[in-house]
Amino acid sequence: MEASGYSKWSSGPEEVSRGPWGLWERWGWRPLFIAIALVVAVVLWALVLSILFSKASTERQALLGGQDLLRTNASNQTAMLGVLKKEVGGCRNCCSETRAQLQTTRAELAETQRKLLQQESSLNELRERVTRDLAKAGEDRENIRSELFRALEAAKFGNSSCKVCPTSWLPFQGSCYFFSILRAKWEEAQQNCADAGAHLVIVGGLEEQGFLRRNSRGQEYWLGLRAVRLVRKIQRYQWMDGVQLSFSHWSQGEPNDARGREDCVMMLPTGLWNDTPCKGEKANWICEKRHSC
Ligand code: MMA
Ligand code: CA
Repeated sequence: MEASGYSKWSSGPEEVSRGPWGLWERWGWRPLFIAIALVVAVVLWALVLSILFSKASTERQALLGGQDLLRTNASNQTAMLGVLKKEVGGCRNCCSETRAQLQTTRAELAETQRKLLQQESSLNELRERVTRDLAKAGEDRENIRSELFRALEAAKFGNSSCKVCPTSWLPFQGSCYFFSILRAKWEEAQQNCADAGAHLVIVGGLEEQGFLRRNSRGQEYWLGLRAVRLVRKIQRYQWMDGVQLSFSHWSQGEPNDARGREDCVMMLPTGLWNDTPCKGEKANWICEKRHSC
């Protein structure tokens, strides 16, 4: 038989040469193309891989940088935390010092308050005692005056017979009062009272003041009250018996010592008091004396 073969792609039988050139002739350029394609593919893969690799290494570098930054930040923050802790510790110390100081101050204040309360209570006691003593002294004074007038009356009339108040004198709380019809200057009024064994009225309080006002019949009356003046300046006001003023019933704006010469005091028709010149105008007057029994 003749050497003959059939090509896979050929439709009919084809003659194939023998030897090395025969294979070449059979396959043609196909293996070369395949090799070249392989080489190109490998080169492309290498290229892609190198690009990917370089990208990955860049990212790794960036990550490493970020890690470094984080580490630095973390160490900075740790340092700051340390400083803060120290500060908080210091603050705690200073707070406890301040608290201790505050406690000391509070204790001192409590002590001072206790002492003040003690002093206040002793002062209150003292005030009460003084008030009691003053009231007692006032009572004694009234009794002495009453005794004095009784002795005077008894000496005058040569006996100790007892009349409550003379005719046209009004009794009130242990005293007799005379409301004058006439008018006179202060000195003259006082002399009139003295002539009757009395003195210009001494107003001891609001009740007596009310009694006087109720009987004043719209007139102005001299009271037994005068200014005590030292080198033109009024020092105080003093009743006929030498006692200083405690109760007063001044009119609005009084005593004003108008023109620097108002040494005597009168009760106005309103019942309120005004200082006025002793030798200026004339006024009615009220005498007072204690009951003679
Ligand atoms: C005014 C007033 C009184 C003063 C009298 C003197 C009328 O009242 O100034 O304070 O005592 O004048 O007349
Ligand atoms: Ca006056």
